[in-house]
Amino acid sequence: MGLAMALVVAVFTVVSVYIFWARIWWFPVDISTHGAAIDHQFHLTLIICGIIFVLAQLGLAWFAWKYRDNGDTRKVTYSHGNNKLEATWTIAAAILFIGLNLMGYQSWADTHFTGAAPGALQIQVQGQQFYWYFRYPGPDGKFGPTHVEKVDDAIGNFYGLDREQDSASEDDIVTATLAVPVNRPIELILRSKDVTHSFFVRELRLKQDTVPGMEIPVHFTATEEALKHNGGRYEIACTQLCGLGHFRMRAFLQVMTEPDFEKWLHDQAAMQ
Ligand SMILES: [Cu+2]
Repeated sequence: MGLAMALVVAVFTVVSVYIFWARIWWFPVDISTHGAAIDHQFHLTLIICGIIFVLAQLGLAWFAWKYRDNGDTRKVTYSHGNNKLEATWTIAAAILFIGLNLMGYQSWADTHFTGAAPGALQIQVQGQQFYWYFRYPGPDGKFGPTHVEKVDDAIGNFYGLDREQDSASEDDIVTATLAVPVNRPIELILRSKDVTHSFFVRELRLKQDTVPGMEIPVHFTATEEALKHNGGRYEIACTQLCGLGHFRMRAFLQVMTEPDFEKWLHDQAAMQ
């Protein structure tokens, strides 16, 4: 039985390592300028945790085999633990986790805490049950104010704009697709109309909750790589369970060349 247990643990370990090593179910392509740093951090964490995992599993297999039932009739003795050992591995684990956090902090802060580059294209992203809507400021570069009482999905006023009274709202462009030009810094301002949602584009390596009552900025720049796959089209998923229709809350990011983007924006403006 001890041998069988040891074998099961060993096989389990080898198969698990193989799945990661052979990159079965691996990351999708990275289309952002900050993605490489995030992937690097992930690899580092994976390698360190992988080594610990293999050592721990092989240790477990070895003990299962070494202390198997071999007919020894001696009475068992019980250990009450070893404080020194416990303190050692607790401190080691703490150093490891805090260290990895400090190392990863910069790549996370780059998109969340440091402001977007000057001249970044600002786009508002609104999560609502169960859609995403995007707002571009139009030629004046200003988002018009929103009015809660004006919000009316039936007439397509998802943001509650008053285009007649507010001059800054007149040229605002609201769309159901998030189109962005390649190689240009983009600042997203995330907001929610109702509950907490989460904006996630795997290929951008970007994920951020949208929280009612808050405007949360994140920024990224899509690289040329984005145009080489899927026609530049990538899924935006909501990753917070936000209600019964959560599963269908998706939209698409469309990365375009600058001229294509200008044309697209112009067409969208004509449809407002
Ligand atoms: Cu949602």
